[in-house]
Amino acid sequence: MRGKMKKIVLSGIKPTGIPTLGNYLGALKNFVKLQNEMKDYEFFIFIADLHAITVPQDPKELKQNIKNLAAIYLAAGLVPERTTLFVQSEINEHAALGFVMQSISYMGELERMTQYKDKMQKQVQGVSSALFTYPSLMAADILLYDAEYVPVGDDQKQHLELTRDLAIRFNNRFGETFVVPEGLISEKGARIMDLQDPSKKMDKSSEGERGCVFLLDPLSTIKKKIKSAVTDSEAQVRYDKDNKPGISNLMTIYSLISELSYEEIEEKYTSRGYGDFKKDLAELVAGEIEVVQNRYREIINSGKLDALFDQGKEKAKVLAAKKLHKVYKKIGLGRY
Ligand code: ATP
Ligand code: LTN
Repeated sequence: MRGKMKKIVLSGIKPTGIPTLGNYLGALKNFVKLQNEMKDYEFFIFIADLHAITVPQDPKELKQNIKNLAAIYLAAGLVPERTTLFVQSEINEHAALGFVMQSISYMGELERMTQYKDKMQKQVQGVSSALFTYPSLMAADILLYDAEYVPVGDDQKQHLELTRDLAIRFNNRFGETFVVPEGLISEKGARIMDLQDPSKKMDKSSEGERGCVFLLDPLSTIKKKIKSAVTDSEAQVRYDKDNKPGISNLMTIYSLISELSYEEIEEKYTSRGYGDFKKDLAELVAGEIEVVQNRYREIINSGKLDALFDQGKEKAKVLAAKKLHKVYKKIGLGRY
């Protein structure tokens, strides 16, 4: 279908702030792992700045967050030889196909989206219509590139289901056009919880700063946040997500970084309390993030980002333009 091009794995992250440990363990670390394992696939990772403006953003901060995020992606281990990195708003086809996707999305299905319902409640300055149609744009992001796999955290499952429905709906109405994508959601780490309130997801744009580890926090702050994480009164390091959500969340973080299983961690800490466990975890997390921060500093100061974005834009544009042209033609838009 696409000549000699390899099959595509694609994902995006919003530049809505400094990425968190949740983004890192649920998305970034996973992208890097997949990039290194799935040799038959080409990776497209983009910065979803259009999605970011569905809630108000400060223009200066947004611009800085786009650069920071790209540098963090690379610092986490994405390599330009394997991964095309680009900025969503630089490819106009996203917004154009997003509109087409809106035209085949139903109000009822958008109203059911839990991310919309959550974010709507947090919005004090009014809810934008773009927040509502956000999933149609996300479908466009994915379908433009015929992505086969989309690695994301657990919170994006519902959006991916909708993307699949829209692809199938379009193909049925207008003839085979889109690849129906599949989500890649890792079993462990797809939902890292807030350290102060383990009933809610660690979120970069929520106010709960103390419960959220940001990748560019000073290492001393990171350690402090981990050590003051909420646990329970049993004082036994045991994985039990329902009854011991705090310690279970910390064990997930421990397991993802150390590559030890829950059983191995339990064994290691059988006769030791939460204090010891948290101290070790604080060192583990800080050690992992320190490496990312050091590389981040090199990259952000290297002046190489612009050239990478230009390369990414050029490559993404070719595929996106071709696909949009095909879509317009099928629908009967314009004079194509
Ligand atoms: P916002 O708070 O602005 O909505 P976000 O962090 O939820 O931002 P993105 O930055 O777009 O949203 O998320 C990027 C990726 O990180 C997505 O794949 C998302 O599923 C994943 N992700 C976000 N939060 C977590 C978390 N707490 N645990 C695991 N994965 C997460
Ligand atoms: N909606 C996602 C970010 C996102 C995305 C995408 C992820 C926008 N477009 C396309 C994968 C594929 C989020 O809120 N985390």
